[in-house]
Amino acid sequence: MIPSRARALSKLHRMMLRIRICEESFVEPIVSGVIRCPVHLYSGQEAIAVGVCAALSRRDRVFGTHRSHGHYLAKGGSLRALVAEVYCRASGCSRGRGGSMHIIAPEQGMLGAVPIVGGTIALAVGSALASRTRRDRGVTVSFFGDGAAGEGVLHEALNFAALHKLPMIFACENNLYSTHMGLRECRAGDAIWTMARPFGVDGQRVDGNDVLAVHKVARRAVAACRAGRGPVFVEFMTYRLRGHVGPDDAIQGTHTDIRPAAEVAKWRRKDPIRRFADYLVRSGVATASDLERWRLAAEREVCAAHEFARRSPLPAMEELEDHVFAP
Ligand SMILES: Cc1ncc(C[n+]2csc(CCOP(=O)(O)OP(=O)(O)O)c2C)c(N)n1
Ligand SMILES: [Mg+2]
Repeated sequence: MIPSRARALSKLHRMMLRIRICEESFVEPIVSGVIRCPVHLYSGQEAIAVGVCAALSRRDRVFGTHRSHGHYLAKGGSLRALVAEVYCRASGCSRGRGGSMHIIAPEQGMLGAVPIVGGTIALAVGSALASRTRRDRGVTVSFFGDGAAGEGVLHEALNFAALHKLPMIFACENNLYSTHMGLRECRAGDAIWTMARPFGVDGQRVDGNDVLAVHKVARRAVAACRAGRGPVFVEFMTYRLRGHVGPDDAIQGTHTDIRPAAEVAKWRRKDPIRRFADYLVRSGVATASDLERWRLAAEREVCAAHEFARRSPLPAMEELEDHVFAP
């Protein structure tokens, strides 16, 4: 294998691993009550953020959801600033005022995540319109869940983006559940990607747990957008390995995890990181000791970020009203 391809593949793996290790590191402080904001873990869905963002350049923009640590990290956001934000510390990427669901790294093109389901889809349309108007060749990705596909704003956004041929990728992460409701209980028809059809938008469904398949479709979508053939709609099939919010649904006290054990077990076998690690070893890109070295490096980085966050102060009360309005 040519060295540059091997490097690119190992980079995909290391970023997925970094996200997983970061996500899993939140479990203990959530359970012990040290982290107090609601945290929606991205474990299991890493291949989507990583495969898509690896097809983007820094000037391209992404918008996320309530479950966006992975989008933020894959787009180049600082891991230290993310962890500090989840601890609601002044050193966090939103100065400790937002917590896990309000993360942003504008310098890297991660323009924000918000808890309102479907709330960033229209913002992404605006960003894509700005790129068109400025002719900056930028592409905007809107990440949203299967639940968000039930919000009316998606239809409006598709219409506007299609009408103006905006350089935008609608990236739907279908993890089969919207909180504790299975997709089939709340949707007539489960092929979300077909929503693009009536608007004449190119749409397709892809295995979201296969980082190479994700990356391939994302590269094609980005090229189409840059060539003025946008927008593009992709439905990525995936599954979360943790609860809707927090480590597992039962711990929240108000819900039990209604996902069938056999379904969870089936998707555990499709873990995107394990799958890709096996592929890397099989194809001679990495050895078992490389994988171990990368894991230890990510663990060290995450550990240091928690220490940094715990040492950082909470936002000062006197600054409560700062940053509410633009100066
Ligand atoms: C407009 C709105 N409606 C309802 C909620 C409550 N809520 C929070 S997350 C969520 C589920 C979203 O499901 P999906 O879009 O599939 O994302 P996932 O949690 O599966 O990643 C809901 C209904 C909300 N935050 N905003
Ligand atoms: Mg969902």
